[in-house]
Amino acid sequence: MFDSFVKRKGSKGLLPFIIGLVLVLLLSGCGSGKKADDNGGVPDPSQTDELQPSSGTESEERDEQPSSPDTVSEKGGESQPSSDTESKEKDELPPAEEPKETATEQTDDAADPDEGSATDDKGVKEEYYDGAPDFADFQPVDRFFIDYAFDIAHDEDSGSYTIHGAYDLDGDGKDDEINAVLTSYYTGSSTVEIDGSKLEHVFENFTGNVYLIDLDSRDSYIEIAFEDAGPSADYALELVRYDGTDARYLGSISRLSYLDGQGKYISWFYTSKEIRPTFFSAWEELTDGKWIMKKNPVIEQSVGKTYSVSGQAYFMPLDKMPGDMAEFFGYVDWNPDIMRMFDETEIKILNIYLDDTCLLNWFYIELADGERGLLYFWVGD
Ligand SMILES: [Ca+2]
Ligand SMILES: [Ca+2]
Repeated sequence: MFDSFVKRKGSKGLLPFIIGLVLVLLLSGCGSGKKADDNGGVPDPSQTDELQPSSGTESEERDEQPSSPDTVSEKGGESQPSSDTESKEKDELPPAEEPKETATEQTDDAADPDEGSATDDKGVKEEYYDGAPDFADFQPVDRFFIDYAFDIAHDEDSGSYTIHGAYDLDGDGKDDEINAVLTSYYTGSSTVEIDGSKLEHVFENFTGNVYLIDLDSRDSYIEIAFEDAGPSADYALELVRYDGTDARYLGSISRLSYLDGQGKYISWFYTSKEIRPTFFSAWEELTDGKWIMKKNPVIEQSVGKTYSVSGQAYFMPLDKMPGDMAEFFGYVDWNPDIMRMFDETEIKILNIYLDDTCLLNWFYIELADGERGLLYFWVGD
């Protein structure tokens, strides 16, 4: 999943890039500079308290977040987000001049009445709206799994999985036959066949877990979600929809994500993680069978507000606010010694640094005692 949004910026002509950049700066909450992280920056879901890939739906609380991995000290030296920010564009949001009132909830208020869209050099359309969904309407993806168990056989020798099921996927009242043979570890393409319609798909590292999920309660479809660990434990759900005629690949979503049950999802990478109340930099919307990323146009409203942070996070004391993302990354250090344990600690967000991945992780904050510094979480794997 993360790959899909780190790959968006190619290296075509400079002019379209600049035009796109200006559009993005004008219209979106996210900046548009160099991508922050070539490594994917993907946490291993198995290290989190919530939303574990193989976990059920035991937790019923709505606002639970995946915790920061607590094994960072073992990993601090590897897979660090790159700080080779050759781009000198302004990547950051404008700093807040004055602290404002304590944040309550993400609001739907429009910060900018403009709407628009831009198409990047891969043809991925990003749209911008004058409002954003309310995070309170989202729940962890597991809550949208349907209570159904496929017959799954695993051949240890070949590594392949044979999956069988029957469920009404298109909502016509009749069960649809589902047969899949999945190979893992790049050993070849896999086949998913639904009522005779075949779909070929290459799984990178199928985990053996497959679910039925209702991505959008407003339509009659029930989708199939194959869990794939990806090349480096960046877990995703590979989605397949059967529309009554064809089995179609519906893209993938991060395993650590939140859905509203009406075709919208927010990746954990877009969320404020251990900063509460949760806010987010972007969401994706299932539109005509494609996930369209939408940047949160009101994220700058979080700047200048007071939040609480819990758990382990990197904190790099720094009196002077970094002027841009490149400067921010110049200070970033993954040495576990600079981690702090927070416990509903009050912080004021003075700036947020974003690029076109919309990875929400780079904060300049002030603590209650006036100490200022960079705050960021472990998002690697
Ligand atoms: Ca059917
Ligand atoms: Ca549905």
